[in-house]
Amino acid sequence: MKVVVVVGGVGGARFLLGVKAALGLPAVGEAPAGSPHEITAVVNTGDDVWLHGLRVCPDLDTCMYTLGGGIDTERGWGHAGETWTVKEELAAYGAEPTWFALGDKDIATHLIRSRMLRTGYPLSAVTEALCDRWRPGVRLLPMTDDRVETHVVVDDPDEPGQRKALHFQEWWVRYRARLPAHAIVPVAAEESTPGPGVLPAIAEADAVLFAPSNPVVSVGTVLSVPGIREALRKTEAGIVGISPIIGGRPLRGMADACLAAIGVETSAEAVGRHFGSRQTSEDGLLDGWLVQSGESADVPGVAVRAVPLLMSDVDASAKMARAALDLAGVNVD
Ligand code: FO1
Repeated sequence: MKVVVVVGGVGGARFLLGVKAALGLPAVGEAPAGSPHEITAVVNTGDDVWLHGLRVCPDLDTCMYTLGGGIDTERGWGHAGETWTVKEELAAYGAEPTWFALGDKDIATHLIRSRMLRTGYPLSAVTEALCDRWRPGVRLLPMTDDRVETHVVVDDPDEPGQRKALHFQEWWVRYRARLPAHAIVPVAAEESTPGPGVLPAIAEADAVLFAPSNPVVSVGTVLSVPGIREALRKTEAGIVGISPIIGGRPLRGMADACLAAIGVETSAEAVGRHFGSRQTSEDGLLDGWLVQSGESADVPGVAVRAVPLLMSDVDASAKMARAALDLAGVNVD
C-alpha cells in the first residue's frame, strides 16, 4: 500500500504515527524490512527560517524527531531532554532573536543541515542524511528544495498606520499570532518546483491524506507549490482530509488566526469547502472529509464522515488514519 500524507508540524507528525500504526508498522522507528507498505510525507517548508546563521526547518524536524522517537512530547517540537546553554550564551551577547528557543541538541541538527546546504546539497538530500540517523520509517519529502518562506502582513506594532511583513516564525512565536494578519504569503512559491519524489509519490499513491495540520500555513503552503495541486487532481488515489477544527476551534496552534486572514470561517465545514470537491469543482481536491464525531458538515461533492478526531494516543490516531484510508477507498485489514 502506498500512502502519501500532506503534513505540517505537530499535528501532522502525530497523525503520521497513527498512519504507521494503522498499517501495522511500529509507530516510532523504521519499518521492518520487506514491509509491503510505503508511507511518504510531503512536508511544509514555508515555516523554515535562517536564525543565528543556521537553517531551521521546524516541520521537517518535528516529523523526524516524532517518528524517530526523539521529540519532546510536552512541547511537540525540539528534542526530548533538551538543554539551553547555547541559547543562554546567545542571549548574554544580546544576539537577537532571543524569542526563538534553539536547544543545544537541536542546534546539532541545524549545524549539519546548514553545512550541507552551504556545500550545495538540496534540502531533500539533507533531510535524507538526517533521517539516516533518526530512521522515521516514513519517507520525509520537503514540498520543494527551493526557498519558500511564509510571511505574514500585519499592522506594524511600532509604526501605527503602517503595515509590515513578518516571517511566519516571528508572527507565530514572538507575537503568538495575536497581531491580526492582513495576508499570509508563501513568498517565492510561484517560482518553486515540487521536491524530488513528490509528484511520482502522488501519482503512484493508493491514498492521499491531508493531515489535521494548519490548513493555511501548512497544508495550504504545500498546495502553493506549482504542480502539486495538478498532480493531486490527476492521481487515481482517493484524497481524504482530516479536519483540524473541532467544535469550531483548532485543537492546537492558532489555525483560527490563519483562517481569519484568508476569510474562511473556523469550522470543519468551512475548511472542507475551502479545500473543495475534486469531483464537482474545477480546482477542488477532496473526495472525502473527516469531521469530529457528533458533528456534521455539508461539503458539496465530498463524502463526509464523523469519527473521533482527538489524537490522544497512537491508538486513537491509528483509528483516525484507518477511517481516512477506508474513506479513501483502500482497506487496511
Ligand atoms: N515554537 C514556539 O512556540 N517557541 C519556540 O521557541 C520554538 C522554537 C522552535 C525551535 C525549533 C523547531 O523545530 C520548532 C520550534 N518551535 C517553537 C515550533 C515552531 O515554531 C512551530 O512548530 C512550527 O513552525 C509551526 O508549525
